[in-house]
Amino acid sequence: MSDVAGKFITLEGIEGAGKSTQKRALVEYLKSRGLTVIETREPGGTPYAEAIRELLLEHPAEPVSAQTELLLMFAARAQHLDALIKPSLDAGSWVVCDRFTDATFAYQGGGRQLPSEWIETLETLVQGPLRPDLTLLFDVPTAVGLQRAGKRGTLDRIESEDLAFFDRVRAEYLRRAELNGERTRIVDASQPEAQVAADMIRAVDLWSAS
Ligand code: Z5A
Repeated sequence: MSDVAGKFITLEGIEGAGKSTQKRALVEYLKSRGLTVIETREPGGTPYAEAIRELLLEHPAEPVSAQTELLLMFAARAQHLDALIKPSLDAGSWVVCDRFTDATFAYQGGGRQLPSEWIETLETLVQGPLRPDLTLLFDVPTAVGLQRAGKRGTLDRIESEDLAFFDRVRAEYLRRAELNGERTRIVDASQPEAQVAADMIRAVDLWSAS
C-alpha cells in the first residue's frame, strides 16, 4: 500500500447498512498500516457544512422542495471539499468519508426522482475531475437496513420516507456500482458485523494491491 499520495475512500449504502460501524474499523485498519487518515462524513464534515446538514435533516414547518435539498447537498459538499477534503488529499492523507456524491445520485436521483443529468452537472461544477479512488457500497435488503436504523428511535426528515423510497435508493446505488465498477466494491452488509469488516478489509487490500 503506497503512503505517498492521499487517497479518497467513500462509504455508501442505505440507512442501517452499517457504514458508520464499518468506517471505524476501516480507519483503525488504515492507521495500523501507518497511514494518516482523516475521517469525515456528508452532508457535513466542517462546521459550516454541518450547519447545512442540520437544515437538511430537521423537520421544518414548510415542505422542502427536492431541488432545494439537492442544491443544499452540493452547497455542503463544495464547502467540505474546499475546507477539508482537497487540502487533506494534497497533504498526502487518506480521507475516509461516510457518503459522498453517489448518495446524491441514490437519494435525490433514485429516491426523489430528480434527473441524473442535473446531478452530473452539479458534480462537474462542484468537484471538477475529483472522484473517489474507492467506493465501498454496503448493500443490505431495504427492510433489514430500516429495521436496524429504526432501533435508534427518532427519525430525521429523510429517514421518515417510506419503503418504496428506500427501495429506489438501493436500486440506484446498485446501478451506479455497475456503472462505476472500476472504483466500486460491493460488500454484503447483511452478514454479521465481523464478517462485513473482514470482507471490507479484503476488498481494500485487493484494491490497493492492484
Ligand atoms: N443524504 C442524501 O440524501 N444525499 C446526499 O448526497 C448525502 C446524504 C451525502 C444522513 O446520512 C442523510 O443524508 C441520509 C442520506 C442523506 N439520510 N437518510 N435517511 P447519514 O449517513 O449521516 O445517516 P444514515 O444513513 O441515516 O446513517 P445510519 O442509519 O447510521 O446508517 P449506517 O451508518 O449505515 O449504520 P450504523 O450506524 O453503522 O448502524 C446502524 C445500526 O445497525 C446500529 O445499531 C449498528 O450497531 C447496527 N449494525 C451495523 N452493522 C450491523 C450488522 N452487520 N449486523 C447487525 N447490526 C448491525
